Amino acid sequence: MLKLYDCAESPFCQKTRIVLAEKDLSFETTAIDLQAGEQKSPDFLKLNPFGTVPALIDDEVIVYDSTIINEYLEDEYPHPELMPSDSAARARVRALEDYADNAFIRVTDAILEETRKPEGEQNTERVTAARQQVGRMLAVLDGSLSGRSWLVGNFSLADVAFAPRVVILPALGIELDPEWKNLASWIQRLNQRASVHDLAGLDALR
Ligand SMILES: N[C@@H](CCC(=O)N[C@@H](CS)C(=O)NCC(=O)O)C(=O)O
Repeated sequence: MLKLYDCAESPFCQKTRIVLAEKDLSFETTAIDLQAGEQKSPDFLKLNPFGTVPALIDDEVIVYDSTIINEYLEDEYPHPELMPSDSAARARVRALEDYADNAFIRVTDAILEETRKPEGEQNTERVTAARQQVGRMLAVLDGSLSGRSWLVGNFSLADVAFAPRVVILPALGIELDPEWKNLASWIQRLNQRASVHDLAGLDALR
């Protein structure tokens, strides 16, 4: 049985839960309380020396980092396929995942971190700058989606990587530019997938 070390609200854990749902895999969840610092406990650090969630155990195999977990799941449980078969397209998926993990999710995190603070304590300049940055990223994504339904070929790990945050743009205070028609229909398509639509941890943000 697969075991996921999870935090419901984490977009990285959500990425992995989307893949588990897409592949219809059963799994047990162990909730890690990040506020209490459980991810830095000696036991957890034995699983993931970075002390972050998600981490996955598949029998004897321990995997951490959402993107690496998702590729592991793709390798071990290949149906339905979430990676294209040709090298150029696979490289494109990986580049987009990297962009989601290290740029898009991080900037959206900054907005959530600030806007969760009491009003007088928020760094409004940081919020404004982060919203503008997300806007520029969304414009790039809209261009990438021109003439296609998904970021690379069929629905793939690239779409998975952005899904947790693009479905909560209104909660981030970000309005879609009416010109971003490709982006708007992609978000609609993402929301129509049960793996995204039913994702736990987004309830307060939808
Ligand atoms: N690159 C990692 C990032 C994971 C990550 O930053 N997880 C956050 C939760 S959203 C975490 O565990 N933070 C706790 C900490 O850094 O102490 C991945 O994709 O899994």
